[in-house]
Amino acid sequence: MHDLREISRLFDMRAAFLHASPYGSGHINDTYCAEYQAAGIYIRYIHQRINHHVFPHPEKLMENIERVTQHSLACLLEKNHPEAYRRTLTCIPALDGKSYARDAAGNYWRTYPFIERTRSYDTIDNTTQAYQAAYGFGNFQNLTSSLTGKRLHETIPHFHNTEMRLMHLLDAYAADTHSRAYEVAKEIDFVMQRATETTKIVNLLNSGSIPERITHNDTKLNNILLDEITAEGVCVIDLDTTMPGCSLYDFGDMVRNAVPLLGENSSDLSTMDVRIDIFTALLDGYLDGAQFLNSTEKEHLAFAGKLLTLECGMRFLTDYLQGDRYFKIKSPQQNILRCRNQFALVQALERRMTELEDITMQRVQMRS
Ligand code: ADP
Ligand code: GN1
Ligand code: MG
Repeated sequence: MHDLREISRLFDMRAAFLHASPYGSGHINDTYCAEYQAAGIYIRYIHQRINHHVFPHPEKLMENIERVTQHSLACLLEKNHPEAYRRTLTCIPALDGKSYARDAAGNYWRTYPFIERTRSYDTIDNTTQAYQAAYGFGNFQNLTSSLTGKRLHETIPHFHNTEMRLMHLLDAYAADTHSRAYEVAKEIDFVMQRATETTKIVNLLNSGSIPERITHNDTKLNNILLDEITAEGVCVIDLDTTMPGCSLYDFGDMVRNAVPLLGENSSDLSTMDVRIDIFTALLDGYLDGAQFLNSTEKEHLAFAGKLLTLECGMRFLTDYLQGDRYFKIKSPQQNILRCRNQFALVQALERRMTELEDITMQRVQMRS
């Protein structure tokens, strides 16, 4: 636990700090919700310590976030949106005017207004939430598509290059720095049986069949805030990986996170399955929100779900082999259990792939 009162003094808060506590269930940053008082009113803010092991250049990352959030706000204000300030994150400036501040230990911090009357979900319950989340992420890509100026920084280069992720996994397996390789032969075999698939989207990007776009790259459900009453997608958050990418990564990661019958931390995997109704709602939301997709992108939507699930499983496995340096864990086995969970979902998606592809074509045709 950091001293949040001290951290609050680094920012131009214009309100009295009352208290703060850890918040949310993200795997990367340290997030706190803090309550303040100003003119007799209670106001909440998010203070967040950026994980600078995962993101080695926080200044560049914050430059991306400033550009994207300022652009979103300008678009919303131009349309006279009545809730413009609730529909995008805004950075509260530090005392020197920058969008981040450094504490005495060298940590990087940022502050956002808490987006009130919203909820984020680790797992979703119904198709309305799925549709709204996918529409929100699709619409976010619409907004970023009109961002002008230089290319955004790649905050983690090759983040979703699945081919490269496979090489990193095999390097970690060979190095076996934590003597865990003997436990994971089955999982390595599982990945190797699917090795050729890891090059598919990378090749489509390299050949120009799929364009580079500004994408979010971490479209977990808990990275979009839904209105607590209407379930409308209000605000896309966790913008650390918003950078040049591929629309299929965003849709694929949504599928990975939203369709499984069992959550990412479940280890009793015998009943793992795909929720077809949730997949269909995601597809509808995404196709309605991101109306710019070309035919090759549309053809690979279902496959992307499987690929991103395989990739995420490979990343958990790599982290397990390397001694849990990347993802936050609560128990020593958590990363290998998360990996097995993802691979069970890959198998479920494979069983259902023909059905998922048929639904995709049907929903695409309905809109043409
Ligand atoms: P991580 O990179 O660790 O996932 P996030 O930026 O996603 O960090 O924040 C973690 C959680 O904190 C989110 O899932 C969400 O529940 C909550 N959160 C973050 N920013 C806000 C905000 N501005 N308003 C309300 N809740 C927020
Ligand atoms: C991390 O930060 P969070 O919890 O939203 C990770 C994603 C993974 C996800 C798996 C920057 O997301 O790529 O898919 O965990 N974010 C980063 O749950 O690596
Ligand atoms: Mg997050």
